[in-house]
Amino acid sequence: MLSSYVCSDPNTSRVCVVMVGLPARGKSLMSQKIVRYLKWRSISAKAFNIGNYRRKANAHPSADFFALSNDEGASLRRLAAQEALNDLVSWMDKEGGRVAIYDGTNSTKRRRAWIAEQLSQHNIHPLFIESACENDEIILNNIMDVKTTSPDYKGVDPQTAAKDFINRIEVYRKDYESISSSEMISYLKIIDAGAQVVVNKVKSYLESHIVYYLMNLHIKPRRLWLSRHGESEYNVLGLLGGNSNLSERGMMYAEKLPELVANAVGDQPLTVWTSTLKRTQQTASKLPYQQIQWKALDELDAGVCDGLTYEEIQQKYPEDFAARDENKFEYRYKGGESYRDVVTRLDPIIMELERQENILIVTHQAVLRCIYAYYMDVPQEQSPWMNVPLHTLICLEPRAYGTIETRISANIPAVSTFRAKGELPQHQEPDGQNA
Ligand SMILES: *[C@@H]1O[C@H](CO)[C@@H](O)[C@H](O)[C@H]1NC(C)=O
Ligand SMILES: CC(=O)N[C@H]1CO[C@H](CO)[C@@H](O)[C@@H]1O
Repeated sequence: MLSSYVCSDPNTSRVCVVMVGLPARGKSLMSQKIVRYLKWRSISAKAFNIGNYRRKANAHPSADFFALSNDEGASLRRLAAQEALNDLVSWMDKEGGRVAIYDGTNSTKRRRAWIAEQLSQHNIHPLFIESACENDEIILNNIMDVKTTSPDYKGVDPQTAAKDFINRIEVYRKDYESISSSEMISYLKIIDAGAQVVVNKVKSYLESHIVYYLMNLHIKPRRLWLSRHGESEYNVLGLLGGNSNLSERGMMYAEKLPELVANAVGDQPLTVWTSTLKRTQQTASKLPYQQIQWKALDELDAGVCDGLTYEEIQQKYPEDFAARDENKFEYRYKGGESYRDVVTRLDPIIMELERQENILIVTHQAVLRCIYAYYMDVPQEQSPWMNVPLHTLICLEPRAYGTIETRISANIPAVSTFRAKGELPQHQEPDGQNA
């Protein structure tokens, strides 16, 4: 497992990812994604944005503030860089942080040598990530994003903001030095959003995994559709796991799904992923798109509890029942899996999703919670308790600053399979009767 490996190797246990590149090269987006991904994989990660420190001293700087020749600007920026670094080190020392992201425009060789030197004094290994991009379309898109969302341009007219921002990039460009292999540092250079990548001196498992993750990212717009399978016969009986058929109402959902999807997706191409279990395949059986089955999308394995009701688990394995409520993310069913295990086996699914454009996943409650948690940045202690209703299509649209979610109900009744902490499931029949 990624996290236990990290703990076992003190030499590579603390990594600082240093972002390098001119403004509007997508550095902050990459930083956010690395943090979200690592936290999802149970590795403590945090981004330190130098711009946020600098803003404390000068909230609305003009472009020439950023010139090397501007003494006051330079010393304020050096101060901000130092302050951010101090906080980063103290976060690692005091809170056991494993991966810090140092996000700023460290555009010169000298600055990089300074950072590497500072970090090595604290036994933190630097991994430099440079986003080099001369593709005008990509840059312009990023500029639009920045000028509409950056705190530097709050309340500034968009035309003025864009012009100032382009000037700022030009000022930075004068001093900018791209990373070269003569610098003897570990780095990944991503050219034109992944058209070419250069990897140099990346050795540890954790670092190469971060590099691998970044190499899978693309910036084309995409949407992800998620649905649980239709109500199954086991759902109706309140049984866990198994490989049962859909119930009658579940089949109604399968019949209605093509219309629901067509209305929401339009005529864009779509690929459907299911698990290897019958209930997801039956749910997807009427969809007129290419379908792929993944073993990794199978439901959390309940081990000895497979085929039991929650009441039976509480009677037969009372301690386990309580232990699971205590820490549902870590609890592993006897002979089965924990949520953490599911996240681990979903890693290749997330990598593939990052590579793809429009995908519909028909899967199971626990698996869907884990995928959802990755996109929506849901903390580990909450994700196993999320309520994801049956017969509902969820659309997730990742954007630069967060993911937009839409839920579309099929309006087909189903039992509720939701169980709150410390309780038995309501197991409410749609007509209000307790089953
Ligand atoms: C599930 O459905 C299939 C096909 O309709 C049927 O042959 C099979 O007997 C069903 N299984 C159960 C356990 O009801
Ligand atoms: C644009 C920028 O931040 N430049 C800085 C890069 O690092 C050198 C060396 O520390 C500084 O002098 C620059 O101000």
